[in-house]
Amino acid sequence: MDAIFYEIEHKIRDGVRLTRDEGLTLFNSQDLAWLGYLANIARKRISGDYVYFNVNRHINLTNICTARCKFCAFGCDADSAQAYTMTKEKAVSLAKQSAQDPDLRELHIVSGLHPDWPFEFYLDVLHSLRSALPDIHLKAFTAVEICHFAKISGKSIEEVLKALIDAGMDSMPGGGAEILSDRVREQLCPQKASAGEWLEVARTAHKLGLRSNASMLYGHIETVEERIDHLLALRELQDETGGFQTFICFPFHPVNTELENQIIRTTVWDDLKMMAISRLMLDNFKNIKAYWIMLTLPIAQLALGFGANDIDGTVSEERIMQAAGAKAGRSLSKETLINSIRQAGRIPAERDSMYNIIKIV
Ligand code: V47
Repeated sequence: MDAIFYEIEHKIRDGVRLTRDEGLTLFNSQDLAWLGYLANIARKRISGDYVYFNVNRHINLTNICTARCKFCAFGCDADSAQAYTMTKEKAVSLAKQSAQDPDLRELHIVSGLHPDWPFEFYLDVLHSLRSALPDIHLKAFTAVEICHFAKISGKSIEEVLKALIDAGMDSMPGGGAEILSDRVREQLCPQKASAGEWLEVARTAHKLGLRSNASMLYGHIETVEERIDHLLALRELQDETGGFQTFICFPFHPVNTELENQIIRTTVWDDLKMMAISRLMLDNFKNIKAYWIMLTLPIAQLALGFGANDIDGTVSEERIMQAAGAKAGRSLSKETLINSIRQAGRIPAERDSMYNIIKIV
């Protein structure tokens, strides 16, 4: 083994932070088992042997979107045959239907950037959900949506966030980060929040006491340097605020996107390597999520051996990845998640949205 790999291994064993160059060096290793071994050391030290899951439901209010990112198969124009919108009554009725399951704890609400809906509509939806289901955690709106709300309402990011908190928002999901590089965003998603804006929304949210998640979309036009710089930007902000709850890496699914004919889906090898490197670089993130919808359940289970300690939730009715040809399905039972975690030799821990353990199974 090269001396540099030995050095990295020693640093991980001693809990010493890796540098940018060391992060890049990890990408040069094709010793996947070794990367998994290191990620396991870091994971065990940082988050122990529990694997977290929750019982949640996704609600996507509309797929009509002005951003039209090249990597997205979900967003569409208002006159598209696939376009749909949901009234607040419909959102409440879906949520109530899911809440018939007494274990439901969280609604995950993200949508396209609708050209005509005013900010008040979103506040109204949150208010209605909050009054209908006072005990359910509302994890709502990505940093990209928050920037959109600021633009359409003329309010500052802070004012938008405060209004959403007043309306019932409890935390924010991690989407929209993609790759935090203006070069990449200029090419893939020039119509939405810049890298700096995404980070600024997260910073402001954390300052207001909101927790949020962080994500990365990889396997398209980004370089490995851009992947590492993305992780470093998140690590730096986490040092500053401590407000991120979990990190999720999304492998790009090209089906039905503008990039379909240019880019092929990452391999399982890439996905496990990315999972391990994320765990190793993000030494101040307690949780690294293997999102089974994107990875499929067998790969998400495997990812538990490559640094992940969080497998998301039952989800129910996922639409964004279905549009991009994801094969994992839309929903899983709690029992299936529990069995997958147990088969990997880890301890299933049902959590609430703030990562408090409800029950160790
Ligand atoms: O921001 C969109 C990604 C994200 C594609 O915070 C794609 O707990 C791959 O944010 N191929 C939305 N990825 C999903 C999201 C999320 C999901 C689950 C949990 C959490 C959380 C957040 O999906 C987008 C984008 O990065 N995405 N299209 C695609 N074709």
